[in-house]
This record gives sequence, structure tokens and C-alpha cells, in this order.
Amino acid sequence: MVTRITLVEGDITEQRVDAVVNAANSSLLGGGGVDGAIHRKGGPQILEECRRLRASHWGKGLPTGRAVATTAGRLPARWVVHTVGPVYRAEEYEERAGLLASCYRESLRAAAELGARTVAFPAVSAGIYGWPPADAARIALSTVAEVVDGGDEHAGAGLDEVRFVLFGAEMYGVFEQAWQALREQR
Ligand code: AR6
Repeated sequence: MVTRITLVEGDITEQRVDAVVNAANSSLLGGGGVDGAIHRKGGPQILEECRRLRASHWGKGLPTGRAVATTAGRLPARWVVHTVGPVYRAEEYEERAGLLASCYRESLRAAAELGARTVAFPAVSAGIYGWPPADAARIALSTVAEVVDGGDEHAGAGLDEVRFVLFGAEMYGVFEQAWQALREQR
């Protein structure tokens, strides 16, 4: 089966997909940016499940690069996959780029395990966590392309579409450019 990778400009809280990915922090208790928007619109059920996950598994916080799923509350999706991106730090570029790639792989794996066929991602770490958008886009797209091209059959299993939902024309343009560059290499 071919998995489509698509780019749209928009708000991730409005996407009718099986799983939306949240750019969370390790507390899993909410924050600003896309995290704030997801909890605001999804309602208290998401936070309630995050609290339970913390109590049962992640008392010290969800490590950077990992992903866990909860219900999507009132969002028009079935699940929210919460992942913790790395804060940008130029001096530790390679290590942190690896963690950002891990966010995408682990989120796809979590979504596939639930049986999701459509998954929507924001530009993880490209906001408050400070990644230069072009780098965040290249890492995001190349990692997802690798997974769906068969690099990781567990993470990519059963997915029809992986949609990047970019907030604003500028971020959309950055992703589009990175996608063009990647397609020329593929
Ligand atoms: N739909 C899609 N994208 C959005 C939306 C939305 N509704 N809102 C913002 N974005 P950020 P990070 C974009 O800061 O950099 C939180 O406090 C935003 O424009 O949300 O991973 C967490 O709790 C940007 O392009 O996530 C963490 O503490 C992208 O989503 C921290 O921020 C990611 O920006 C995580 O920072």
C-alpha cells in the first residue's frame, strides 16, 4: 500500500484524521502553541488521560523523542499522539536532530499500533522550542518519507496518509520547499 504524504496550511485541531500529533512537553500537562490549542479545543478529557499516563508510567516525564497516545476528546479525531520534541541547541545539533527524527518515528509507530490510517503532524519543535524552520522541515519530511518508503515496517504499517498541517503561509512555504528538495533526491 502506498502512503501519501501531504502538506496543508491550517489548524491541526480542525483535521478529520484518525490521529493528530501534539508537540507536547515532557510534563504532558499542556502548554502554549499547538499543545495549548489541542487541550483547549479537545477539552479536559485529554488532560485527564495525560495525568493518568503520568501517574502510571511517566512520573519523571515523557522523555524527549518519545510518543504516547490518548483520546482526542472533542477534537474531530480519534486519538492525540503526544510527542516531546527537542529544544534547539546548535552545539548539540546532531544529537537533537536525531531526537526530532525519533519524535516522528515514534508518533507514527504509536498511531499505527492503534490502527490509525490517517495521521496529522504539526511542525514539531519549530515554534517555542526554537528549531530553524527549514531544518525542522527537512528532518520531519525525510524521516516520515523513510518510514513510509519501508524503512520501518512497524511504524509505517497501515497508513494511508501522513498530513503535515502547517500554521501560516510562511511555515507552509518552508515545508513545500523542503519537500521539493527531498523529492528531487528520492
Ligand atoms: N495547528 C497547527 N500548527 C500550530 C498550531 C495549530 N493550531 N498552533 C501552533 N502551531 P509549538 P514546539 C505551530 O510552539 O516548538 C508548548 O508550550 C507553530 O506555529 O506549538 O515543539 C509545549 O507544551 C509551530 O510552527 O511547539 C512545549 O512546552 C509549530 O506548531 C513547547 O510549546 C510548533 O510550535 C513545544 O514547542
